[in-house]
Amino acid sequence: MQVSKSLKRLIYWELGIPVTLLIIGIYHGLMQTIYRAGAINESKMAGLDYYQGLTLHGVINAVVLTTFFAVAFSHAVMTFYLKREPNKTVSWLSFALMVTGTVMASWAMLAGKASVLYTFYPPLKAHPLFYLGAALLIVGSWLPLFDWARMYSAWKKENPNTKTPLAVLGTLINFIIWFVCTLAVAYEVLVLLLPWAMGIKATINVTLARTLFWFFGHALVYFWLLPAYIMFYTMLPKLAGGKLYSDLAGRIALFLFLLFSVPVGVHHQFSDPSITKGIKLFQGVLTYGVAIPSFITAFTIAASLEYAGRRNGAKGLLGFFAKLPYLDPNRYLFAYMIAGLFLFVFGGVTGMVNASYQLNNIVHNTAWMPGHFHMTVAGPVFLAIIGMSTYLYSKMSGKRVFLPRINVIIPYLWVIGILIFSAGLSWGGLQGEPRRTNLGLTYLNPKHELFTPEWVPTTLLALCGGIIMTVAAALFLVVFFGTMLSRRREEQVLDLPVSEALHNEKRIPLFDTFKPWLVTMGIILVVAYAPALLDASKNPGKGAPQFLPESPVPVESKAAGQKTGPVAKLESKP
Ligand code: HEM
Ligand SMILES: [Cu+2]
Repeated sequence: MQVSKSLKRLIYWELGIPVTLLIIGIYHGLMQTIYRAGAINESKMAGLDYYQGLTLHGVINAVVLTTFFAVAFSHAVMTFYLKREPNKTVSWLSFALMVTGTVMASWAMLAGKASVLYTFYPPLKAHPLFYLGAALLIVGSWLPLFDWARMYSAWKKENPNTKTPLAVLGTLINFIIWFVCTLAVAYEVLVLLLPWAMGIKATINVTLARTLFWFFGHALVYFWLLPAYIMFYTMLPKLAGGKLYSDLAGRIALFLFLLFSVPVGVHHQFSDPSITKGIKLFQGVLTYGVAIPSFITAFTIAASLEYAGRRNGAKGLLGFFAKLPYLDPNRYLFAYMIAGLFLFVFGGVTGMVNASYQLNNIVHNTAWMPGHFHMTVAGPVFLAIIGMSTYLYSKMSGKRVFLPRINVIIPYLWVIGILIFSAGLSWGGLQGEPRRTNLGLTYLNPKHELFTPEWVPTTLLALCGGIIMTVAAALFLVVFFGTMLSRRREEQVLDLPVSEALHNEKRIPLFDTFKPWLVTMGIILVVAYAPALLDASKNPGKGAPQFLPESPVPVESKAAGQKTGPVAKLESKP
């Protein structure tokens, strides 16, 4: 379909800005693997400190890129399926807020005044503009939801008995989850962190801040994931040459996300002493609830791919795997999605380990964690984002993809890189290698008393994977900006692949309405979170020991004359 110039421009900017920032995000990803492998024994390199870079890496890759993309992609989906455009004033205002917020936070990070990592846990303190910037980015991303709701209800009036298109349903659910979960982090930022960062309040309740953060933080991962899920359900079957096995299965999975994606955040706080174990166990069990929509999705997508493979002439039980368009430059989105799904198998399995109340003890705060989430957020999520960014841009601008044959192998190169990288981190994590640590200064510095040779092979493996990932990401940047710089050759259209449903079940009102699901969501939320928040406000804890960036050993134990050698090393290993 044709869309207005204004909408086109909006979407270009919303895709182009985070992809540009990705240059910094990826650069520091590579640097982290280099420091960690002990190849750099300094606290900073080329003007960027390790923790400053790690903050930029997490914030740009996991927050800025994902949020801008979700808004841009959702504008495209809503416009395409509902055949009407979003309100220009609202969309550009939302864009302006998001950009202003990003500029403020980026300034604070680049100036070295906000090296607090993307989770900004107190007592780490950032410049107030970092928190304000984050709040603006979030508020900016809220605005379009209200406008999309208006577009949806206008569509619904015209089509009362038509099933809501699956992609539209997914988009609305995604932004409802986002709206609800970000309320908590907005409260954390505005009521707890900002007054404290500005010196108005002297102290802060660390546990409460963490609890509010994770109310948001776990749902954040579904906000990352749902655009990719929308692509898996509504585009992948078509790209593979088949149909979506069941439309209803998709609907059920999406509504289950509405119920289960927020009230499980305490699984990130299994080690927080102020929260009692009953609530940890309860949210731990609920976490396994999220496995249900994930399995529904896995089986539905696998069945859709099997159908496509058989249509393409496959025989035998698993022959369909050989009949899919893995390397077709014209269907490159298939490559990005299938590669992401493959990584997600490992991301899911390692996630089950993290979610287990008991096993979590072994992997908590070790390198296992980044090993896990680079197979989720830097797996299916990242691949869907970069593939779709190229796709949307090239279709809407009428420009052909630059280097199409390279474009189609990027996702596979990324998979190889991540598998090696995550193998190194996971293996290291199981041996106690900590995350969020400049290992090059201490544990991986042969001259330091904390030197730990067991982590030499694990960090080297991660470094090898990191180099391959960097090459793949650089190729993506070449393809994306190369496309941008090439001449227009085709008609400019907003076009998305649309999968028909193989089983297009008749409309069931329960699965085409929001009210009962929203009410249930509210009830589960209160049951799961009221006790956790109460615990957190009652037990603020006794204050954290001081750490300095140069050492993983707390300052007090040094001051008290304790040994910082083998004893501290043993203590700091799980
Ligand atoms: C060349 C590609 C990449 C490399 C080499 C890389 C490397 C790393 C490493 C080594 C860490 C752990 C650092 C530490 O804990 O001390 C890390 C953390 C992280 N990475 Fe990446 N990464 C890459 C791409 C990505 C992408 C594409 C995303 C998301 C879309 C991402 C998201 C994150 C997040 C959220 C963290 C956690 C930051 C924190 O603990 O505060 N990374 N990365
Ligand atoms: Cu989580």
